[in-house]
Amino acid sequence: RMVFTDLDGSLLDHDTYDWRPASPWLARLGRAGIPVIPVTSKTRAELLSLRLELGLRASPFVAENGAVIGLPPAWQHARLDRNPNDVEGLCIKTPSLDIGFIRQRLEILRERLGLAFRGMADMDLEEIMSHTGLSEPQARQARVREGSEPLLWQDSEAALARFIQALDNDGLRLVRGGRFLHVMGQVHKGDAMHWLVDRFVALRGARPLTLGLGDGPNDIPLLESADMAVLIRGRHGQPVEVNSERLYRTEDFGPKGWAEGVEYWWGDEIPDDSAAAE
Ligand code: 2M8
Ligand code: MG
Ligand code: MG
Repeated sequence: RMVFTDLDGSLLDHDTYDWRPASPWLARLGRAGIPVIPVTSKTRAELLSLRLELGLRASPFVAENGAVIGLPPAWQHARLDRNPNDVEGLCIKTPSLDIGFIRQRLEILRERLGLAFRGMADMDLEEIMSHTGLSEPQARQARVREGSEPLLWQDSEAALARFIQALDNDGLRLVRGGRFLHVMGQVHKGDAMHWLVDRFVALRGARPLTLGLGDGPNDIPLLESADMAVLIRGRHGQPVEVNSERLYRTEDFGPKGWAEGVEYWWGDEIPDDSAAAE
């Protein structure tokens, strides 16, 4: 078994980024040896801290909506990962476009189409902090983008439609997160999840049963790829249409909804031996 989860608005509260209501289930999954894999719009830099705080250092992670995949040693393959690179023994895959290219194209489109938007590259730390509620060190980490640019739209819906068409012509795509629109290459959370499942099969020779959890439009490919899915009630007010026969919609928001969803699918099957563990 394996859990693939969005962070903001799902495992983490949309506003406070708290995850305590989900802690008992995180610990229970940990004791059962089930990896909990973050699949998020956040950056690799944000994840390096968060995965330690959440106790997920043995799990791989997906950052920037699928533009960055990080593999801890146990997920690395002797033949497929020739040069395990980077910090803390992690091997990093970047299956999509580079942020430099994305930002150049955004500048050109802004000029050519006369669009009004603010990208993270246009914002100083203060501005990022005021839009997101992140602390200064967290905002610094959010700014280290590798393969996706978050932006705030300040133009009409008609201009947005022209923008999406122009991005498409350039091999770029746009996904909606909780607060920002994210511009990136042709990958999404579902692709990254498939990639990790394939890697697991290559290493272990068996296919895992997957549970996907998320709250936003950018989570749809992940929810539709998972064997069972949890759509967490959102605070962002955006409609999320998921095409899955095994979908549970939570009553609660954020990490409470997260625990509610895991309980719904796996509550009877995964032992609750918290008393024994104490
Ligand atoms: C951005 O991502 C969220 C996720 O849904 C959003 O679009 O609202 C990213 O910039 C991420 O790096 C950052 O941590 C987050 C903070 O709210 O916003
Ligand atoms: Mg979310
Ligand atoms: Mg997200």
